[in-house]
Amino acid sequence: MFDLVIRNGTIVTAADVTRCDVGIRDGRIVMLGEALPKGKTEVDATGQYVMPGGIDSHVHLSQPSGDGIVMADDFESGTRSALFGGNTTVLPFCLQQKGQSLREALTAYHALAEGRCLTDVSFHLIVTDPTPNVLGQEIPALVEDGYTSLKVFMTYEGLRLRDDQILATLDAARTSGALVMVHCENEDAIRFLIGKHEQAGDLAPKGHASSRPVAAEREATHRALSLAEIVGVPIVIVHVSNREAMEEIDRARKRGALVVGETCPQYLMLTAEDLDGDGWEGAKFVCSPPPRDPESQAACWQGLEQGIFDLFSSDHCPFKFDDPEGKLNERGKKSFRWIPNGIPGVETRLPILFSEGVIKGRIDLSRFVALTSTNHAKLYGLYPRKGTIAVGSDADLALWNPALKRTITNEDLHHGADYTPYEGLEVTGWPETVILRGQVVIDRGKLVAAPGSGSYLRRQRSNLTKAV
Ligand code: DUC
Ligand code: ZN
Ligand code: ZN
Repeated sequence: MFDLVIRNGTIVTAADVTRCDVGIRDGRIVMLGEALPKGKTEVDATGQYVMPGGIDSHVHLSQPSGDGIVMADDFESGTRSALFGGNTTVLPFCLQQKGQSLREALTAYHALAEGRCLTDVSFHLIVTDPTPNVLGQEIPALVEDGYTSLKVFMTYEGLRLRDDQILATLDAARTSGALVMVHCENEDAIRFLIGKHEQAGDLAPKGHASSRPVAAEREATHRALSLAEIVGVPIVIVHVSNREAMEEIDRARKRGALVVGETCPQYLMLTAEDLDGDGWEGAKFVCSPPPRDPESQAACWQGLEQGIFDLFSSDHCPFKFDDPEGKLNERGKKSFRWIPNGIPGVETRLPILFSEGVIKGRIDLSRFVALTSTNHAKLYGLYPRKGTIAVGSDADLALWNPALKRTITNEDLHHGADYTPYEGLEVTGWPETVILRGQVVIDRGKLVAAPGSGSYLRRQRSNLTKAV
């Protein structure tokens, strides 16, 4: 009757913590109950938490990142790393190059993913060139085809949209039911401050943090929220790093706006001081928005505990450190301005939140599952197929040993970067066995799946855009 039965585990969902067996057939959960009949294969989960596989809805893989710079992960290494960290689905970004149609961007990106993935994947679209054709024709057609989320940038010359372009993109999203994610930092303010740093010869990595202050993030967050209110559309504020941006989200919600907030491990675990390491070591921590200070870390924890944040994502955006195509490229060795922005984290996201959040008593098990899996599935149109343990859902599961102590070290990780920003961090709890659509893909720490075992997921509209 069952291809696989998982016995004796503690089942954790965003709603409940219960003891029962999980019966799986044809890749899906078909029964939850006590003393299920024998399956063709059995997994004993005594002492383990059985959780929905992690969904990381914010990762960058094989993304073009500027002249001579190469991202450290492709779809194979990035999804392998994700799997070892307890994830069964990741949502990377497909970047539209200026002059390119969204369809062309997707064709190229699908070709990079085809046959290489070890988790299931689905793409968000980054809109950099919102032409009338993109807005009027492509976005509506692509939403129908299951590409139901877009990201826009307010920073980076070459990527940023002007306010009129953001308004037009939000409006296209409103009429088609796409969900828009926004990177909120004020580009003009940042360029002004970079200029000041350059005049002063202040070019070391720590200048990255001081040229992207909280006020630049707060202002852009306020503006993005206002533009969304004007159009009358929900939005996602991604990678929020500090209290002031959180307060903007809170205020917008109190005015009745539909807003989702996301934060990431770097805003809990790192500070701007990390960018001020010996020599150019600080380049390892250059990401945007930059890590802030201990007060901001505490604020982000509060946001996870109290609900300003519904999403905890990695923003995995890996570059090698000691490499001419990475952080220490020819120009990056001389000025923070040319250090590629982003840090690896897809494999450590879940263990860090479990250890620092659940084990230390800041959040409970169900909140952990909501923040790392269920909310991502609901928001990005994958629920209830993904993100929960229920009859009819895909059998995407992570079996956690909550007592396993590990010290995070790059040697043990599977990403393509040559460092982890969390080197030496001690964590308690790790997902030892991972199951993707009913197949054991990590068996007690050993990879037993091949590239290509992950599938591309066409998505429904978000629960949020359906609500308006
Ligand atoms: N924004 C991201 O979302 N990821 C990495 C770099 C950036 O600016
Ligand atoms: Zn961003
Ligand atoms: Zn990102």
